[in-house]
Amino acid sequence: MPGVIIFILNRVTLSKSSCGFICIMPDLKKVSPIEQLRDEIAHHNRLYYVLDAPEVPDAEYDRLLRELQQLECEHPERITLDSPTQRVGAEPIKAFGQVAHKLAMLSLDNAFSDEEVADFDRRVRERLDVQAIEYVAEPKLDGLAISIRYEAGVLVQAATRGDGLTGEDVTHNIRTINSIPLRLVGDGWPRVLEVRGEVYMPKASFERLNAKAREMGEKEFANPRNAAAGSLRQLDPRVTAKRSLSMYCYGIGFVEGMVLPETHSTVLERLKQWGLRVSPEVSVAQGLAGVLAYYRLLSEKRSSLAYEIDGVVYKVNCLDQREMLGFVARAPRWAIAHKFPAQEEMTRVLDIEVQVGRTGAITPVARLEPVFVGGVTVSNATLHNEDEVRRKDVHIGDTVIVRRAGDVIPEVASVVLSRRPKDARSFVMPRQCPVCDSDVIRAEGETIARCSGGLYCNAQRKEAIKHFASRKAMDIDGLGDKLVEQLSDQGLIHNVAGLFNLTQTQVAGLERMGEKSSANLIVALEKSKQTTLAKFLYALGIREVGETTAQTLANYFLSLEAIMLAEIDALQQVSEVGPVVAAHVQAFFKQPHNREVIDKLQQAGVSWPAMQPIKQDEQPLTGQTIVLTGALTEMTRNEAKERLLALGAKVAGSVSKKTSLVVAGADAGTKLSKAESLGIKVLDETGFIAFLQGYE
Ligand code: 5U1
Repeated sequence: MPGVIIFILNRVTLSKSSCGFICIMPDLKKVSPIEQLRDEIAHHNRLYYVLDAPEVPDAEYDRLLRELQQLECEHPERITLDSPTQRVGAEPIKAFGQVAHKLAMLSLDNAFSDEEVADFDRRVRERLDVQAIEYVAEPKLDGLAISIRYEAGVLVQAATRGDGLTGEDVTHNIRTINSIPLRLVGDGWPRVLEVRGEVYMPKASFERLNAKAREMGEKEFANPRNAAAGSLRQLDPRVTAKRSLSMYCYGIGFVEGMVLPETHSTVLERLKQWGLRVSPEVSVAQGLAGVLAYYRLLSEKRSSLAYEIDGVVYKVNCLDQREMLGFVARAPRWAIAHKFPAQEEMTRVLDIEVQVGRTGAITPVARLEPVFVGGVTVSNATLHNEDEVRRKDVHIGDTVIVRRAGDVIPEVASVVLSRRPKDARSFVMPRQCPVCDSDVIRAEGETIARCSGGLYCNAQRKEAIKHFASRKAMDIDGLGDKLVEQLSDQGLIHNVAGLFNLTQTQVAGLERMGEKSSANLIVALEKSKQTTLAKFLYALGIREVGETTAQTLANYFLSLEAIMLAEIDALQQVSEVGPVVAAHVQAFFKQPHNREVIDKLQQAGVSWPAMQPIKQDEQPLTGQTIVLTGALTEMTRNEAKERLLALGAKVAGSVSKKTSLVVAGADAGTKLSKAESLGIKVLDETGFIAFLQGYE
């Protein structure tokens, strides 16, 4: 409220009046518009960045900030250290200063197996002479350890860990991180408080940053940790301010003017009350069994978290017990990091070969010296395409860093150039398909080179058959990749129609196939003939026609004949079908070979129930507005969106009173809290999948 001065009656003091008499008068603490605005902005900042629960729209927040900037511009003498305007825009510094940590920043001992954790637990129990220990289990973020000093509740200094005793002064950059309060809230904080935690870059921000670097032809960061470190070690805070960093606090260092609580879990609770971010994954765990159960839980959750973690940390909860345990060198005896299997390892590229996919796409694949990474032995890693090989500068003979995150296909993250041998060879994209010898063509403007052999190419044929048989397509139970390879290599089938001419005797003669399994396959083939138009369309493997597009095409045209005859314009009438998809659909059905195979399939008995017209306003989710938020694990956000659109729903980007449903994946933030505050129905991923299944 500009122009209004609020007086708060604080306490009484003696003061000299203008007439020279000493008089008793109340100490009127003036809260000026500037201070009031600062408080208001800090409040909204906390709601947005710390609690993920904003109560005003972004536009209102921006308006308040501009108003404050204006006032401070008019009265520069009133700018304070903790003003929200001081987060961004400060001048670059010349060099990093040094900060001596008042209390050393410790590191952690590591455990790489359950046995090593059991040894740790035994050592702790024996030293304390107790039967069981209560621990606090926390995610171990893959970021940068930071210590932040608050004096009288105001952020005055922030430093990196450095060597544990002396770090670098990064106060100017830490100030730009919105989730770190410039002033503590609530009450009861000590005169001096050093908060310790990890500054990290969320996975999504990291992907965005690297995508931008690629666009600009700049060097990419190898992982979110390096990106966070690089962003924080900037002399110019304006660079850091653009980097979307965040922080979770995991403890305290030096404190003055406070009696510590009895447990670490209470310390973390206090930090939260003072406006600091603490991971919601933190949990109290009882004994060895409790911490190992936590480890399993977080291992499963890991890929759906919005940030990278490389393990979990177990800490003795009771602070007195910690005191008794003490330290060895720089690591406490009361804590240990239980690391996940390494997701990055070094190995050598033995060769670069190419693979031919279903659509003829030629993918270079690095054949590697086998290496154990992310819990499995990896001997191949995709190099995606020719440009990627050049960009990453991968040579045959190179030492490379291989990364395997979650269930994702292993990839070559980077090359260790210093270890490149003299005889390293560069990769050359073959001009002829290694399988069928047809020309390899890379169309102008495309990143993918393709074999031009089409279904003449044995590799493409095999992949097409595998796709046809897959679960979301014709769902032919028991027809796995190995079997398709054998059937194809032995000349028993030449295309998907051939599957339905197979006899049990033919199948029984194949490797690892007996009487029973061959009989089962024949039954499964027979069963698969009853399908739906959408599944059949998807099974054909037309380029760019995924499950959802197949469903929307089927809903719109209702019959295969209509789709086969449709012109480009008509195809584009279907929602989500653009000129590229339309052209692929038309080209597919124009091919005489494809029409022949479709004929044979229908003659073999492949059929589906006739479809009834669905009017736009009769689709199951017509009129519903659905918001997707957080990370989904079973499908991408785009797939989820496509499926909802195919059912007639509108998919919106923000939650409002008009929202019918919010689908909240892992780490959903503000949209979820807003939905809850508006009383809108929320489904987690499991609920959402069940919801979709209800419309299948
Ligand atoms: N979550 C968490 N990460 N982390 C890292 N807690 C934690 N504690 C640490 C470190 C280095 O050190 C304290 C045990 C001193």
